[in-house]
Amino acid sequence: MAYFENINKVQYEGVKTDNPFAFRHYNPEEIVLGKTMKEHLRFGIAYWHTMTQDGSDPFGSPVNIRNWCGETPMETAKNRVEAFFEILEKLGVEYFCFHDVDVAPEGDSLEEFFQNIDEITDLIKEKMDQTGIKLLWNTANMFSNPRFVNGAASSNNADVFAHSAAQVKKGLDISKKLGGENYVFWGGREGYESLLNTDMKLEQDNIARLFKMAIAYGEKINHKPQFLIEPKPKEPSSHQYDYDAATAMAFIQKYGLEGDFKLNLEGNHATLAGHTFEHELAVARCYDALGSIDANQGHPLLGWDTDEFPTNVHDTTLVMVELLENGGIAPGGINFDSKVRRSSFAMEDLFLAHIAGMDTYARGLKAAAALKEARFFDELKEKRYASYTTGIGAKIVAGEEDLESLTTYALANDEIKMESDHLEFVKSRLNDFLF
Ligand code: XUL
Ligand code: CO
Repeated sequence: MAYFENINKVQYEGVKTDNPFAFRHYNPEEIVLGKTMKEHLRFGIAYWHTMTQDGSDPFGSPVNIRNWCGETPMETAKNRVEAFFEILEKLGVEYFCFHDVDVAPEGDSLEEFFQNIDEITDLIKEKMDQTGIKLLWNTANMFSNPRFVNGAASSNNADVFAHSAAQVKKGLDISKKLGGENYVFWGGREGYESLLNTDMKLEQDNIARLFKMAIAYGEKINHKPQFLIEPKPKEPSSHQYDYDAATAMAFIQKYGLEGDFKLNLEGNHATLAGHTFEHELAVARCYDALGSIDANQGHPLLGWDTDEFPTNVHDTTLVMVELLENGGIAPGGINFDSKVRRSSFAMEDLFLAHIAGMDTYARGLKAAAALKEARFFDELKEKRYASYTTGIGAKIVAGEEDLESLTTYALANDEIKMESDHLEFVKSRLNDFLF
């Protein structure tokens, strides 16, 4: 059965088309810098926003019109798999991501939950085999159920730790069954509400303990997805331990997880942390830890995680600059951790929103490629840091100087000449590549 009867496979038609169900910029097979757009972008769709989000907010009840609700939770879950693969196929998206609770009802016990997951993921596997669509990453939702009120691995209650470990084990079994390329840990409530009653060291040690158990189990079952930590500063916790990329890297290094863990970075999480998305990507690149991205954007006037579909070409260009500098994002991808606005409640909005996001990233890719071909940032930076390529700068970089030798140099070179960055001119030149 088709859930989107009136929507055909979305094709690239170019900017002149007036067909809303067509790509105007994303042309999957078009070659950009020696690779197809599809290979560069590795788009993924998030099950939670696309299949389970109902449009409710703290002030209003569900509004989304969806035609896959069945008589029982399991029937709905099965219908969702059908509808989800229809969306993926019609959009030509080759990857997807999900939490355990997105795909299967929790039932009355952990045992029942696991049975439901097995049944639904069998169905998902059939669909994957039929279509060639792949699992970018899965994860365990260890924040929604009331048992996670004080976190999962960081909970004060060891039974909650054990329950979390069981969910992660199941998540890795499913990852193996579906050939998952990455496995994500987003610590929704791995943080604290109040320091007054929190043993921060024990909580962080325990999170690392769970991560090490995950690495060990992956080795045992001979399935090694790239493990990813997804930083976010707050919400739902008032303070989350994986605050931002730099904090997550300190954690990864402190516990010796560098060989197994990289980062999954999200646009709106970056802005909540007081950073730009490209800042977070650049930090990750400095550590060789840019694993995957959750593509979305926040609202400039709202201080919470609005998870909007990315429609800002300036932003996606700077993201794609980082991804190109990284040599690509594989085995990660660009997962639309994005949800339609409450007022976009129609079924077809799921298509229109993804088309908007994919087109915006395609434009970002094309602009970033043009910037790279023009050596725009290379020339800028070569010129700006030229003082480190010759003379005293080259010697500093080579480790040939010390405080005494530099004092002698500074005393003899007291009149320092600084040059203007002409930053407004640079920004205006950047705009030439965008439109
Ligand atoms: C929450 C968020 C999550 C993670 C996966 O803000 O981004 O959906 O991506 O748990
Ligand atoms: Co996310």
